[in-house]
Amino acid sequence: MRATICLPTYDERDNLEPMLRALAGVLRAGDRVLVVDDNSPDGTGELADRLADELDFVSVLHRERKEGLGPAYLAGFRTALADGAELILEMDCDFSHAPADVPRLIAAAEDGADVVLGSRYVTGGRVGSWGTLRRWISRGASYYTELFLQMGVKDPTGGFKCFRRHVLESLDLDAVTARGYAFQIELSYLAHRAGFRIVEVPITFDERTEGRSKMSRAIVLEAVWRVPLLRLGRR
Ligand SMILES: Nc1nc2c(ncn2[C@@H]2O[C@H](COP(=O)(O)OP(=O)(O)OP(=O)(O)O)[C@@H](O)[C@H]2O)c(=O)[nH]1
Ligand SMILES: [Mg+2]
Repeated sequence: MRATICLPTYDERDNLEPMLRALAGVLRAGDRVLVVDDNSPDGTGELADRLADELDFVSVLHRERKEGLGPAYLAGFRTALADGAELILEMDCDFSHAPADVPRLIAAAEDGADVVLGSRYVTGGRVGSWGTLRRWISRGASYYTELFLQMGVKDPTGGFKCFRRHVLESLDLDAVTARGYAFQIELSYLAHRAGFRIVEVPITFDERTEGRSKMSRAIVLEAVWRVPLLRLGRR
């Protein structure tokens, strides 16, 4: 099954080239990477264009402004679907998600999962260099989400995922309005509610070493209020 990795970037100049070269080593013939850049002030978009000229598995989707991960991914999904991708992956461009784990996500989807979640909190999953506070926040967010949504998922806030195309085709993507972590939760919950099979595969998650995190208090708070609303079926 032909896969397209959607790779959202905002100010990832130091990570983009090493990431694309690492992905070159794990992708199969026909697989693609779609960089979705939101007009990064640091020139990531121009760098992406130069790399796309050199690497024929890379394309770039330029968006005018930063609107958060959610809208960037939705635009990427639409482009990947129009291009005929059978598997559509989400992945961060900061090396928190290891290129070496990509083949296992793809394999789980080819094995019959509708949605594959890279999971830090199943047996074999790991979190690298996070401090205690960040670990507790992440764990707490997982428990909070499960409390309301009961998807049977151990790591519902992660952003390393693989969807079979029929899942994205059948969900009402226009109605997805979440932007940050809530976007990850919302997509998985919509898939769960539609009866799709969600499988978690263990990943090793590491903190970025280059560039800056875009996580903010607003992104965390958005997840806090949106999760209970999702359960009520409202968005
Ligand atoms: N196109 C686009 N990409 C974004 C946006 N916000 C974040 N990203 C990218 O999404 C990926 C994840 O963002 P991070 O800043 O690492 O945020 P995070 O992983 O939620 O937070 P940390 O765990 O602190 O790193 C990175 O590749 C970012 O460059 C955005 O608004 N638009
Ligand atoms: Mg990150």
